[in-house]
Amino acid sequence: MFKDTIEVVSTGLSIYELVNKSRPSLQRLVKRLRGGEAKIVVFGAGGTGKTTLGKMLAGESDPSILADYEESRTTEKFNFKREQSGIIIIPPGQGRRDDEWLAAFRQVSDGKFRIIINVVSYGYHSFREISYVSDKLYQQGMTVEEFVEIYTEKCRQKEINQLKEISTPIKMSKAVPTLMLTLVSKQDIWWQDRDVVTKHYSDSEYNNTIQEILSTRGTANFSHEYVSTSLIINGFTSGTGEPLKSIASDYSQPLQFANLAEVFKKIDEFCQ
Ligand SMILES: Nc1nc2c(ncn2[C@@H]2O[C@H](COP(=O)(O)OP(=O)(O)O)[C@@H](O)[C@H]2O)c(=O)[nH]1
Ligand SMILES: [Mg+2]
Repeated sequence: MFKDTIEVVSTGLSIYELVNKSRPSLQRLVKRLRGGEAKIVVFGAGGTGKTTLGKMLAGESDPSILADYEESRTTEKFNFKREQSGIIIIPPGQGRRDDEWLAAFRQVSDGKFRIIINVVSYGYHSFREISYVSDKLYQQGMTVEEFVEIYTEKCRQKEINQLKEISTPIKMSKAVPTLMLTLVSKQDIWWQDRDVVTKHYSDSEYNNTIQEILSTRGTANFSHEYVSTSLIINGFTSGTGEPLKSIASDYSQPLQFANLAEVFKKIDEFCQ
């Protein structure tokens, strides 16, 4: 799922340089997406990193990639100047956005997408604008740690429920084969718990749902892999900037680069 030893000492490159220039596989990938040859649909709960990933895949070098979290209210299509976009980000289906959610499901079952990325972040879902004490899970007297425990637990359940929802159209998809990646983002926040995180996704309810898709579609028509990285290294903060969990002390930028490169390599392979 991830690299936890690195030979790379330091690349001396900024993340933008890495993303935009240094990896041939990413260049090829961006080109294919721009040319409309490859189409990728990105699912995932709000605040897991979908838009950030989309920007990186679109080869955007804009530092606003690090900007504060803004909830994406509509489906995002990355428009590469004039050219057709190959990356479509589907906002989670809730209330007013249900129409788009259903439209996306229809497109998936119609086989419009061969490549599906589901973004999860071990429950560290960023939240909008508000302080953690305004969250409905907060109860008076809770410590930050207690809140984060309850909040992330609830979000992990949300990730599983959402996977179950998207598994329905994926099971029906006419795209042969359908290639699915689960991207576990935000390594910088959960790195010290990486054994637990690995188990949580690869040996539990999450993976059972993946296995159900696999047994419905068959190995010739569906394949799934796990990848993981930090898209940015920032720790976990509330919508008003309160620190909720700091960057893992054993995480580092070389680790991020090594893992990010693996993620791009895998997506590029899927686009072949
Ligand atoms: N610490 C950390 N923050 C991240 C990571 N990836 C994304 N974020 C932040 O999480 C927030 C939500 O990301 P966004 O891409 O908007 O999520 P979306 O709602 O799924 O589109 C933003 O503030 C990002 O900067 C990561 O790997 N680590
Ligand atoms: Mg978004």
